[in-house]
Amino acid sequence: PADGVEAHFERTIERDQRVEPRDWMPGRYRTTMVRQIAQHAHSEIIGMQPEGAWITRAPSLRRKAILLAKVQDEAGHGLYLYSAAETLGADRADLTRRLISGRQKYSSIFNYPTTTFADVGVIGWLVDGAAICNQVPLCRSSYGPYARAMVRICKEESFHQRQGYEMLMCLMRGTPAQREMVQDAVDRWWWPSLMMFGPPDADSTHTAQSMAWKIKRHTNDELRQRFVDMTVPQARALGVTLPDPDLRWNEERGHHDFGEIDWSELKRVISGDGPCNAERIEVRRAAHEDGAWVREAAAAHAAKQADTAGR
Ligand code: FAQ
Repeated sequence: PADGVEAHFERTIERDQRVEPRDWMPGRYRTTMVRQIAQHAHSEIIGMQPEGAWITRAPSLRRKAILLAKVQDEAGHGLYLYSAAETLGADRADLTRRLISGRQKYSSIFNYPTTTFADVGVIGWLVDGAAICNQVPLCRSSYGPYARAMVRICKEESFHQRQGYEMLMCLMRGTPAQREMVQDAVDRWWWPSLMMFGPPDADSTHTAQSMAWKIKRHTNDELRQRFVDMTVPQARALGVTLPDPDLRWNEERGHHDFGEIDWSELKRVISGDGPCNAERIEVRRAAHEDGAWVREAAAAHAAKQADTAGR
């Protein structure tokens, strides 16, 4: 009976157990999970572009090998996440069509350009740092396949974060021009990194329901604060300045206060009008179209195998 499965779902959430693909779940839970997982998967795939642009220009073989491995990991994350979305009945080809046609989102952060090699280090430090901060709690997300995917993804992201930080330490030990290059990259990426956590809680459409379903374990503002608190001492150790005159320790709150985020910028970038939105989608569309023959060949091969097996 319908109320039996509903009660089972409620109990699963209440007891902090996992909802699995074959379990009954409310339609809105399924829609929310597909939305978040698809956006996350698209972010990983689009996120390959800003750093990928530096693979052929890396300053040494060692840096090239590291960057190549990192960008490949991001492809892998995208693939696990599309598979997790498929367990909810989503179709991967359809999700890709929705991304390319602008009907589904991906993270705002990947719409900013990478103008110097220091950007690769700063993406590792700040962008992967923010991603970890947001995703570690998602290892306890209520949807089983998503939570399990997060465990492996977080391990790889923390390695990415360290490689970024290590690169920046090298640059900071270098010439004055190299140190300036790092500071310039930090100045450009700091505020967009804070925007990755989403709109302020008061304007967040989904937080309340996603917290009730234990999809999200913390609000956008809580995670943003955690990220700021975590990053300030790292910036100090590195010897860079975070570009916020209002950033200071608040003894009473036991947290850092920080300046007002330009929410109109986040809105603009989310709605498609960031510095690189059009380019990112165009590159993804071209890759999808150029890869059509591979998908057709794979499907033809699978059909032939099935035919031979049937005979
Ligand atoms: N960009 O009600 P909320 C990575 C949208 S890390 C674009 O607060 P929610 C690793 C939101 O979708 C990046 N859109 O939404 C990497 C919603 O729109 P909708 C990916 C944003 O879901 C590193 C509307 O605004 N990580 O890829 C953004 O409760 C380096 C209202 O917002 C994840 O996706 C934004 N920043 O909270 C790869 C983590 N913020 O759908 C390569 C999983 C909000 O109604 C290189 N996702 N929106 O049309 C989440 O934790 C959540 O979905 C949030 C948003 C926290 C992002």
